[in-house]
Amino acid sequence: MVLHHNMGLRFSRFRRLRKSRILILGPDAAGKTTLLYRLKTGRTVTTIPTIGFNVESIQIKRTQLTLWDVGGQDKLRTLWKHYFIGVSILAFVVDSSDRDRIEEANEALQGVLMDPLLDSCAILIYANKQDMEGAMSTREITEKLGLSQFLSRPWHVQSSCALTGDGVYEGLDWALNQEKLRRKRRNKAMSEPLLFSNVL
Ligand SMILES: Nc1nc2c(ncn2[C@@H]2O[C@H](COP(=O)(O)OP(=O)(O)OP(=O)(O)O)[C@@H](O)[C@H]2O)c(=O)[nH]1
Ligand SMILES: [Mg+2]
Repeated sequence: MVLHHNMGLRFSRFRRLRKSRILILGPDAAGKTTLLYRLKTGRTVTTIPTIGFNVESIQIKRTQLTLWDVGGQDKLRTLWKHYFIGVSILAFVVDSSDRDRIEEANEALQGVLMDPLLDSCAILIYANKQDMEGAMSTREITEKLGLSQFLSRPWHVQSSCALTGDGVYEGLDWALNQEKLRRKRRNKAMSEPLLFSNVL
């Protein structure tokens, strides 16, 4: 009886999932919804412009991810802030082939990153549509989005093609690793009370 009970406890502990909330933003037509359903279904879906949002859940290893994909049209961007609470990963998608709109993407990103609610999240940029001729490289995107100014927060530019799935999981892997590092740092800080109080 007792043995049985213990085993059940251990099993439920083993199965407990971490939770992580990912917000997918970026200008309209960058490929956010295509990317979301590529992650959810492993397939290419036909999308229509998002008015409002899509939300899907996926499990990667022991993490339950909730992904929110919000419409990126100019007039919808004022709604983005309503999705900021509890976000640990910001996935910002840009169309790497659209040189005319990269500055617009930059302004949208800077606006989002000014919000303190996103202060502690990892910033994952998808340099999407890499399959298009003349697509900007990750290096060029890094420059155009002025990412080097973010010295104290983790960011990463991932080249991707949401149509084929290239790079899509690699980006998420980076972000999940960042969360793991953060957990480790937090645990370490908590197990070193002396050092911690010195800092304070
Ligand atoms: N060539 C190419 N086309 C892509 C890629 N990703 C998305 N698309 C296409 O880009 C168009 C817009 O994709 P969506 O996923 O609807 O864009 P969105 O960012 O969700 O746009 P909004 O909902 O308006 O904010 C669609 O025709 C997609 O098929 C890609 O990596 N390469
Ligand atoms: Mg969409």
